[in-house]
Amino acid sequence: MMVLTKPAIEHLPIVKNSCKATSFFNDVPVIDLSKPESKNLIVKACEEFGFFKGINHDVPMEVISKLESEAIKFFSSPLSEKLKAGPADPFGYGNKKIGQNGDIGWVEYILLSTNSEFNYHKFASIIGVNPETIRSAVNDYVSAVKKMSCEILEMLAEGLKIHPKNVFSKLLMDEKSDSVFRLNHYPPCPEIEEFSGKNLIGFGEHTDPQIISVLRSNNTSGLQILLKNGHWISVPPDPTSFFISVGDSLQVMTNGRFKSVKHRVLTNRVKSRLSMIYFGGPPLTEKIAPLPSLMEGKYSLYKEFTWCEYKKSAYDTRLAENRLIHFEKISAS
Ligand code: GA4
Repeated sequence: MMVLTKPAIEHLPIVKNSCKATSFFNDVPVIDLSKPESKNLIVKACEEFGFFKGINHDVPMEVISKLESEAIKFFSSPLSEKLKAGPADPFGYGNKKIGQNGDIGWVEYILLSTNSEFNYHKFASIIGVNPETIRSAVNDYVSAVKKMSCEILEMLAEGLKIHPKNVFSKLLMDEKSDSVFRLNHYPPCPEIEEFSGKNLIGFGEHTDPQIISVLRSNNTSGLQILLKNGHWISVPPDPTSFFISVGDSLQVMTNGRFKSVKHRVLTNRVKSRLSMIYFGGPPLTEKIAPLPSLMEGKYSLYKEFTWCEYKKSAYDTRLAENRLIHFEKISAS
C-alpha cells in the first residue's frame, strides 16, 4: 500500500480512530416507507436520532444506476478536465475546498441548484456525451427523490397529527423551492505515515441547513452520525436504501422537537465512496418558524427569519459551526 508523507496532504483535517468513532451502528432506525403505519416510527426516529434509513422506497434502481454511471464517468476523467467545470462558487465542480470559508476535505463533488438552469454542457463535453443525457439523468433522479422526500414529510406530518399533511411537503413542491443536489466522490485515501491510527476527513462534521436531506451511496462506508450521547457511530452503507436526515429548518419548524443531525464522512483506504444527496429546501421568501400546532402553549425557541436570511448566514459560517445559535431566543432563566 502506498504510504504518503505528511506534506502531500498537509492541511487536511484528520480524526483519531477510537472504538466509539469506529463502532458500527446496528441500531439505525430502519423504516419501511411502503407502510403507512411507519409514520409513528418516522417521528420517533426524527426525535431520537434526526436520522433513519428508508427501505422499500419507490425510486427505480435504473434511475439511480443511470446517474451513478454518469457520475463515475465524470469523476474518472482527468483532473485538468474536471477543473474546467469548476470552481464551485457555490455551484459547479469542487475539489477538496468545501464552501467559501476555508473548509477542506478529501472529496471532490458536483453541486447544483435544482431550481436554476445548470450548465450541463461543460459536464457533458468532459465525458463526451450529449448534455441532454446528463440533464435527464439528474432530473429523473432528483424528481424521484423529491417525490419520495415529500411522501416522507407527509407521513411525518401525519405522525405529528398536523393538518393539512402537506405543511412541509408543499415547501419542496413549490416551484421556487430552493433545493440543492450534490454528488460527492471520496477517492480512496492512501495511508499516511504520520497519521497512522487516524482517518482523514472526507467531509467535516456539520448539520444541513435545509428541511430534509436524502442520501444514497455506493457500498463504501464512511458516513458517521453523532448521537445525543456525544458518540460518533458509523452507518453501514446500503446502496439499495436511502438515509434521511433532519435539517436545521425542520428543527425550527418543530420548535426543537426534532434535532438536525450532526454528520461527517471519513475516507476509506481502499475503496472510493460515491454519494448523491438531495437537500430539500423551502422557497427563499418562506418564513421558517415553529408550526403553531407543535407549540403546545410553549414559546418559540427561535427568532423569526426567512430561509433567505438563514441560508445567507449559514453560507458565511465554517462547516462545523452551530448555525442555529444565532437564531435562538435567549431564554429568560
Ligand atoms: C451543508 C449541506 C449541503 O452540502 C450544502 C453545504 C454548503 C456548501 O458545500 O457550499 C455549506 C454547508 C452545506 C453548510 C455551511 C456552509 C455552506 C458549506 C459551508 C461551509 C450545499 C448546504 O446547503 O450547506
